[in-house]
Amino acid sequence: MPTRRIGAEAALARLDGWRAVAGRDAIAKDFRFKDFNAAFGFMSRVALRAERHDHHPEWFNVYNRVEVTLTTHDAGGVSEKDVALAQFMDQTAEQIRD
Ligand code: H2B
Repeated sequence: MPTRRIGAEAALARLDGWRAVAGRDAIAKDFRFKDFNAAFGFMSRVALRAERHDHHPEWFNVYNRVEVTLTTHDAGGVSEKDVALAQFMDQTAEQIRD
C-alpha cells in the first residue's frame, strides 16, 4: 500500500526548526555539530534507521554541517514517514550535542 501524502504544511505544524522547500513538497533543516566526527556520527545513526525503514534522506555534508531534505518519492510529497524521520533526526542530534 502506498504511503499517503500529507503535505509539508501539516508536517511542519508538528515539527520544530524545519522549513518548507520552494518548488516541491518537501521539508528541510540544517544541522550543525561540534565537528566532522559529531556530524558523521549523526549521519551514521540516521543511515541505519533509514535503511531499516526503507526511507532515506536527501542530504549534504560539509565538515560539521548536515543539510537535510525529506520527502516521500513514492507518495509524491511529504508523508508521515518524513515526520517520523525528522523527529528521529531531532532526537539524535540532541543526544550527540550532549
Ligand atoms: N526514501 C524516500 N525518502 N522516499 C521514498 O519514496 C523511498 C525512499 N522509497 N527509500 C524507497 C526507498 C524505494 O525507492 C525503494 C525501491 O523501496
